[in-house]
Amino acid sequence: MLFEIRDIKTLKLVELYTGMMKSRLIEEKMLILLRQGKISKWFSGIGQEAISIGLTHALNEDEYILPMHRNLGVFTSRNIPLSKLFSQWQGKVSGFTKGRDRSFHFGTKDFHIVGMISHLGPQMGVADGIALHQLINNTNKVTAVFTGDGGTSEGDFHEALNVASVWNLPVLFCIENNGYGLSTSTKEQYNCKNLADKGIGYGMESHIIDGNNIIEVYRKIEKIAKDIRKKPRPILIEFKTFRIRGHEEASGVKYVPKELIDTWAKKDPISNFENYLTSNDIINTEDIKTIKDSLNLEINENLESAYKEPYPEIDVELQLSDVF
Ligand SMILES: Cc1ncc(C[n+]2csc(CCOP(=O)(O)OP(=O)(O)O)c2C)c(N)n1
Repeated sequence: MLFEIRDIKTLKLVELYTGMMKSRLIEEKMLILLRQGKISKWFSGIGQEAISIGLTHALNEDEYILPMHRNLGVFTSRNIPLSKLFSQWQGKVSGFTKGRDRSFHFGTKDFHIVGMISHLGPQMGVADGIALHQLINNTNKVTAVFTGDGGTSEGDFHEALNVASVWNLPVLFCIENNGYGLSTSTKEQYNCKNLADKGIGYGMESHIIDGNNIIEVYRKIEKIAKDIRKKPRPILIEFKTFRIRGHEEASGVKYVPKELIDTWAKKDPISNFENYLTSNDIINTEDIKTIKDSLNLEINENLESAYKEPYPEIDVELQLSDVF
C-alpha cells in the first residue's frame, strides 16, 4: 500500500493512526461484551476504519455527517464521550436514544451527526435537505452522507442524487463498497463496473478512493471538500473496501469465500499504516504500546461509568412526550 504523505504533518499522521486504533479497540471490546451478553447486537466496521476516520478528519467539526451502522469512527473522531456511546449500546437511559435502540440508529446535533435511518436510502434525501439549507444560506459547508453498496439499489439513492445534481446541492455522497449487502455480493447487486460510474447518469463528478488507505481517504476528501465549499455541488465517492466480518455478528460470514477474507485481511488499514509509520521512524513499537495502553484505559474507565448508569423505567408520560 502506497502512502503519499506529502505535506501532512506528523501530528496529523499520529492522530489518524490513533483514531483508527481507537475504533478497532472499541470494537474488539464490544465483541467480547456481545459474547458476555452485555450488549445485544454489533455491526462491525473492522477493516473499514480508514473511511470513517479519514473522512471525519477531513471535514470541519460543524459540517454534518450522516453515518451508517458501520461508521463507528465518525462518532469517535467527533470526540463524543465514550461513556455516552457505551450507554447507548447497553440500552441505558443516558444513551442517545434513552434505551430505545441499542445500536447505531442515533445522532447528535451537538456533534453535527444525523442518525442513520434504518431503511438506508432515505438518509440520502435528508442530506439533500441539510445541503439545501446550507446552499440557501451561503454557509459554504459540505454535508457528507454514507451508504453501502446494497443501499445504492434503493430508489431513494437515485432520487437523492438526481435532485442534488439538478439543484447543485453541496453533498458528498459516500458509497462504502464493502463487497456485500448482507449476503448479496456486489456481482448480484449491480451490473456496472464501478458504482462511481453511476455519477455519469446524474451528470455528477465522481471519484474512486482506496477505502483501506487512510492517507488517500484523508487527502482526497480534504481536497474535494475544499472544492465543494468554494463551488457548491454534489460529488459521488466510491470507497473500495471489504467487510471482513458478518453483516452483524449473529449472521456470520459462511457465504463469503475464505480466500476473499484472507486477501482483504492483508490490506488491513491499520496494520499497513502502522508498518509505514514504524518503517519510516515516525513512531516506534514503544509509542504504539503507549497509544494502545492509553486508549484501553479510556475504554475501560468509560465502560465502568456506563455500567453504573440506570436502565430505563417504564413511564408512559415520558415516552409520549418524547414522541410528540
Ligand atoms: C429497506 C430495508 N431493507 C432491508 C434492511 C435490512 N438491512 C439493513 S443493512 C442491510 C444491508 C445493507 O447493505 P449495504 O448497503 O451494502 O451496507 P453494509 O451493511 O454492507 O455496510 C440490510 C439488508 C433495512 N434496514 N431496510
